[in-house]
Amino acid sequence: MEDARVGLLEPPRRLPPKYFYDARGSALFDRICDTEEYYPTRTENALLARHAGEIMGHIRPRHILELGSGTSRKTRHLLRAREARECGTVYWPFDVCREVLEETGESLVEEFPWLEVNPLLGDYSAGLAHLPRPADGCLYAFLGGTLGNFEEPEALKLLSELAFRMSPADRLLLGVDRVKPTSVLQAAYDDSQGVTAAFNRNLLHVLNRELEADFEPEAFAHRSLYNEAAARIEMYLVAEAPQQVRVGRLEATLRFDAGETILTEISRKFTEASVTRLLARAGLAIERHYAPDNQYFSLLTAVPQPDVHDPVI
Ligand code: SAH
Ligand code: AVI
Repeated sequence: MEDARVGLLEPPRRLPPKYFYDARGSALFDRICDTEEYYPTRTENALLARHAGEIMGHIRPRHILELGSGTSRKTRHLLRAREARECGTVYWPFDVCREVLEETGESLVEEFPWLEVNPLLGDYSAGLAHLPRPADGCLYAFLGGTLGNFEEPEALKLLSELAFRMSPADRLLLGVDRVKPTSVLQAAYDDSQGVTAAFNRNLLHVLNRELEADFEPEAFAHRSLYNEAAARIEMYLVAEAPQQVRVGRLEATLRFDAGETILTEISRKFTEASVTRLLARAGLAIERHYAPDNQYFSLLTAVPQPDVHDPVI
């Protein structure tokens, strides 16, 4: 709640994206993935469908630990590749949304009766120290471009922590979204059916419940724009008229002028050079790089580099 206090009380207001993901937010994200305009999911899905066999054959992990696993839709390609090899595997989905973890865990056990599923409920931005350390080779999966929801220093911190806990036999499987024409990016974050707008506004329903606030979600507009200089989508909620909002748990009343914003999400877009540099600073070297012909998305495997870490950390 401290992050909400710091983020909400003073303009420029900003919230961490984890507040999107209650049961409804997770369901809305799932619907975003099926919209015509949101290319990342189907692009990464196609890469996994095509390369999961090779990736799993090369790494042969006994464990798969996935950060921000959600419905584990795309992860099923990795699991099927394990199944084909008849190897026992333990899957550790790690997510902040209890409902999505529970439902997904149940459906995975039905679909893959041989799979051991150990759900981990928590917030990965609070650190990874409490995670179990699976032995025998672990594949850490961080898919969907979710790394892009972090500013550079936070992304670096998370990757460095991962690199630090990885053994030489472990690998990271990372999906990152790439820089591309602005029109494609803008459409992906402002789909014509308004699903992304509903996902964005759902944050205010979450705040109403969790923080005993009285936001009127319909009094805020969804806005997303591509900031070319920073190579990132910025998603905002914009007050449509002057308004006051009581936030009971913060014992505060927020005053919004018309047009005042809350930055609800950044979604950074990478080049091959920028993701290679970020991983290198974290002590990770890219082993394999899979991308479609249009270079819209990258799926990478990376290995920890002994004794490499950025001096700023
Ligand atoms: N990996 C899936 C889902 C991406 S959506 C895919 O590629 O489609 C982002 C997921 O991360 C959601 O399931 C959300 O609940 C989870 N998440 C967001 N912030 C989180 C945090 N701080 N800690 C743990 N999980 C988080
Ligand atoms: C989860 N994350 C990678 C998504 C993204 O594209 O940044 C969340 C999202 N926000 C709006 N649409 C999808």
